[in-house]
Amino acid sequence: MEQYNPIKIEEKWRKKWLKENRWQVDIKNAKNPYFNLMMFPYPSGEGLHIGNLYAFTGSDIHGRYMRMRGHDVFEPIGFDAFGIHSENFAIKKGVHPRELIQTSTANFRRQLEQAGHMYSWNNLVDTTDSTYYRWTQWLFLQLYKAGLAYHKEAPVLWCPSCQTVLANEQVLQGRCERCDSVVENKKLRQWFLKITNYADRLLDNLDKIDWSQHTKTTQKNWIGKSIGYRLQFQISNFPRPAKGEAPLKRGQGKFQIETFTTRPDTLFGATYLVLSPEHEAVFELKDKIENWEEVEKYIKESANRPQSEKLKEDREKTGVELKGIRALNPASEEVISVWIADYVLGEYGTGAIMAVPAHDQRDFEFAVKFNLPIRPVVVPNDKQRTTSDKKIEGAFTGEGMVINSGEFSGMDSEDAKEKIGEAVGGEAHTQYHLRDWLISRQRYWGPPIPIIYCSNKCLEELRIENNELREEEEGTKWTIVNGDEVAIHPVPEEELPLELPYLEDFRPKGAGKAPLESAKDFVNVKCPKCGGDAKRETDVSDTFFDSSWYFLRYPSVGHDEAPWDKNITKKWLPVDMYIGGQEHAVLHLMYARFITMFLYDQKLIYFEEPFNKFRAHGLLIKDGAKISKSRGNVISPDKLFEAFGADTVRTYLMFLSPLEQGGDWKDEGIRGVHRFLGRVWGLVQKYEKAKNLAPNTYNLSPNLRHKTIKKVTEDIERLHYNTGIATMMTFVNALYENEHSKEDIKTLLILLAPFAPYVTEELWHRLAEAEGEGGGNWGSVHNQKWPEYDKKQIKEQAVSIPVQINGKVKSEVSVVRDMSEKDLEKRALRDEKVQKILGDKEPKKVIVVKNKIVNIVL
Ligand code: ANZ
Repeated sequence: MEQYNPIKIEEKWRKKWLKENRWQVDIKNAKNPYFNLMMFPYPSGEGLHIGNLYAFTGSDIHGRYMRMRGHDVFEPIGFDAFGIHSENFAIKKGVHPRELIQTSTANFRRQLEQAGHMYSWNNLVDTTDSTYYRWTQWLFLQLYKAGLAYHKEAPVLWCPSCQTVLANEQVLQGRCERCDSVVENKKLRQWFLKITNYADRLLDNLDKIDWSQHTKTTQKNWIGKSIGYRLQFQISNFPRPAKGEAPLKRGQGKFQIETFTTRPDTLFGATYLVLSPEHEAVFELKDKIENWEEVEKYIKESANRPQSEKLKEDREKTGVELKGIRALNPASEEVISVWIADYVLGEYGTGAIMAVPAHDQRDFEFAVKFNLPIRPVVVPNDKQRTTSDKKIEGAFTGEGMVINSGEFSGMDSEDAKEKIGEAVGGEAHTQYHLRDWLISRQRYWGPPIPIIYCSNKCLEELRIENNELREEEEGTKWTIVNGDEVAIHPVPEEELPLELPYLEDFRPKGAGKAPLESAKDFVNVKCPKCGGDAKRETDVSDTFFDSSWYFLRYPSVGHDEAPWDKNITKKWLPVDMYIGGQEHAVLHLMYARFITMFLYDQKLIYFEEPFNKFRAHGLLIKDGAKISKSRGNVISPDKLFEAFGADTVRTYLMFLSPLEQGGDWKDEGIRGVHRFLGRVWGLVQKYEKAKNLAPNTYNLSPNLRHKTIKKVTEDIERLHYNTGIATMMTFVNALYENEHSKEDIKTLLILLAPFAPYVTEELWHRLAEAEGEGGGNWGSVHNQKWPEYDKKQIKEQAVSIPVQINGKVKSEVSVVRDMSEKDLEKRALRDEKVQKILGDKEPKKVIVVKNKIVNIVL
């Protein structure tokens, strides 16, 4: 018997499929479009990562299944080839990224072809190709024109090892998501996109999309909407309103500290104030601070403390009192102390808090350490839990009844929020955690940001009296570059693409300087408006900006007069199914939603959510540990393809666990799956020999086939491929052990086709030939309709029938479904319990309802 030789058969089909471009969807004429998207890879020099392969295979099986269900499935692939990842690898290898990208994308392509995925190769997207990034630059200009791109100085996060700024989303627990270095805080002028304008929509729309719950929750938390009040605290070193006078409104007092709180109901319990160490007021109050030396020392220390440490919940609280400074609690009129401490963050809210140690855990720990007053002002409604005579061990952070709060005492704390907030002249305010998206990078390998700075006539035109520039135009009409004021101009759209010049020395320059600064021919231009000498922006945009719209380009590849063709886009988008990594929850997935909403508002597309359905796949690990080079447990797809063939690798990856859960790779495991495919091979071999398949009437109970169809179908739909494969394994065992029909074998091959596309195609053809009159031609297994199961066939065969005697249930018998009335009667009368009651009496009458009940009348 011929052995299963995956290498030979896979090569045969792969060549044929590539030659025919077998999986290319007909973009124009497709009748039943289905856009099956997977997150495109960045082509690292090391080649395809097994984790990519895991995700892509999960997505490909879904695509193949939908295709067999009658959809025209569009499954595109591309390369996210711009960005620091590729650039860093080029630096390491001492090759120019341009050259490196060519070899690494070629290698990726070879590996992807081998994996047997169903790609529409005509629609390949490469973000470094100027036919693509021309439109990335165009997108930036649309954002700029809409007032959503601006250039401003802001506290930013700087990665000392990547030598560039990062977006907030690229920093995980104070570390660079790419290289894991501890990031630093800097104040720099950068290009930002106003994603915060979309915060509410990004949040509200989450209810309308079918996404993994986990991903939605991550986005929700990241947007971090907090509804609260801004409350003013008067510094009592300055004149303050006399008793009984109206409270101060924002900006009215001589010197005020503004705080943000979500719990204005606890204001009477605010026993001190805390400012973040970098808060401006600290410097403004310097003359009045008696312990300035100590304060300054703390400010310096905390500036050097990495954010990762400040954010640690369990870290011991530190801080310094601003001696000589006092503040007034606007509700209780009590004079309270003022502190600086780095558990209060400069970037969040107003950078200052009212501390309520009785009801906030961080404040509680701080108060205990520095012996500050703790005053409970809310008690739980549940009386038993009143803390009056218990020692307080921590803050009570819940809602309840307000106490110790003057006229507000006795109120429900929820109601008191607004009442107290308004009474002290506070301002209702909604705070978001989401920040504007920082997209400029001081690196080489990306699309140049298409902006020109002019310090000539254009700048003069912007000036008003006293040679001043309008404050509200800062960042959009003018900005400061290298200390000089300059006017901002977009590069005219017809000049796009603004090509990235070839730079011999492309290495990062550090200290906020971009490599492109050294490309004089690139930098020096004539101002598009006044014709004077001007300079180009030298930062490039971040790789996440490239990928924020790539799904829009895929179906329109080749349409070079626009970023996307209107009709094609209408037909194919939004994406029907997107599978990708949870690690992109607040990066790519958030950015892509923002950009899509923006384009919708610009009436450039007709939908505001890009991905109707998204499923996050889990992580692939090996023997319980993360797969990484430093652990030396890297898995090479090439070696596996060589040893087992792609079908086995695909099926094994999916056999590990449900896709959304991630899997634990074990080298031994793959052999088992390889044997399974070998058994399928062997099963069909029999028929090649016999020439004729068993006739259809031969029956392994058709029940098993229908059950298998049902289970595999349902498992594929919920991405539980593992149990689907296990079901097929059981089916194969049964086929070996029992005589079976041709239908059984055909069904098996069809069900297995999305998992193991090569071997099923080979067997399908061989079977057709063995079977067919005159050669037989069943076409391709991949063009078969997905089998339907017969509901009647899968009904459980056994039913339990209650047996009544004189109207009371006395027993129950388990019988085959549809047993005849006569047989059912016999079975009931034979029952042990019934026999006991009957003794030697003869029943007067027996009433039988098929499949339902037996009633014996005595
Ligand atoms: C008083 C208070 C009393 C607070 C209480 C909480 C409970 P979220 O929900 O995350 O928005 N806060 C405000 N600005 C801060 C900053 N820059 N750094 C650290 N903490 C800050 O949290 C809002 C709450 O976090 C605010 O409400 C404030 O503490 C604190 F029983 O004010 B609260």
